Amino acid sequence: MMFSQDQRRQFERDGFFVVAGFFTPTEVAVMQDEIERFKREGLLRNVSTDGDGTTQSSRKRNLQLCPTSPHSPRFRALPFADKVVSAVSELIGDPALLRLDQVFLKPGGDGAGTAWHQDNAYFKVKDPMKGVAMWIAVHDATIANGTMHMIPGMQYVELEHSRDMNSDHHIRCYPDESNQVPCEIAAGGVVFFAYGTPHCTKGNSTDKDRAGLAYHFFHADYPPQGTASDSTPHLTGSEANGGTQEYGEDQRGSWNTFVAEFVTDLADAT
Ligand SMILES: O=C(O)CCC(=O)C(=O)O
Repeated sequence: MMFSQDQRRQFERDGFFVVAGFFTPTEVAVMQDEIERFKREGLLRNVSTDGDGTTQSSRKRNLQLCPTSPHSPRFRALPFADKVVSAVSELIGDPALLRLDQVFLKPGGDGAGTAWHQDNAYFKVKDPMKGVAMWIAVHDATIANGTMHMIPGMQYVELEHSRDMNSDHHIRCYPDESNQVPCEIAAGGVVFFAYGTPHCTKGNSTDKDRAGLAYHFFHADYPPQGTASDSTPHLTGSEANGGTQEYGEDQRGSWNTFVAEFVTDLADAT
């Protein structure tokens, strides 16, 4: 077992738990390097709007790339890393599939948060504990830079969602925020949370960028509504083939290779 009994109990009870240091500092460096490339190449899009749901904001930025996998061999490979596969399998059971991968970057100064929502308002799986998200803190995530906030124990409560008029495509809900929990985590830490758990991020009031890399997984018996089967690789179970069918090559082991190559390149450059 990868997680302690306490962690599994917290997941069942609260709908989320935090794992410090799930990724090593070297893995974090690879992620940060990739995000810097996204910035250089203009791959991140500002989804913040000025209150009308359509006009891109020039005052605040919530930068997103969704999905990342077509643009990033590294982020395509990451969910097939052994520890990720084991974690997901332990939380939702087998067969487990990957639904989505995306990056949210809140730039220093004008970085805007992502409003309260339950992922299941998008995915609509029959049991909100049979879908799990892994949100990776790519930079240290603090209250000041608007880290992930969660509301415990609400994962089975279906909240009403409407369009978030401060975003060009997101939806949002308005939960009772009185017992919200800010998840302050050093880079490389992860929040695992159920599709039903209400969560949000807040604005970044620091002068440094903060990014989160999010993956969404589900159990085969609980498919998200409208999911095309050719875009959801099996991570575990008899049909698991490392995303060969979806991505044209087996991703298993590739994340570790990318990390090793990064270390070698860094050593060569110094
Ligand atoms: O990082 C963020 O701003 C929000 C992430 C999120 O809401 C999610 O992964 O569902």
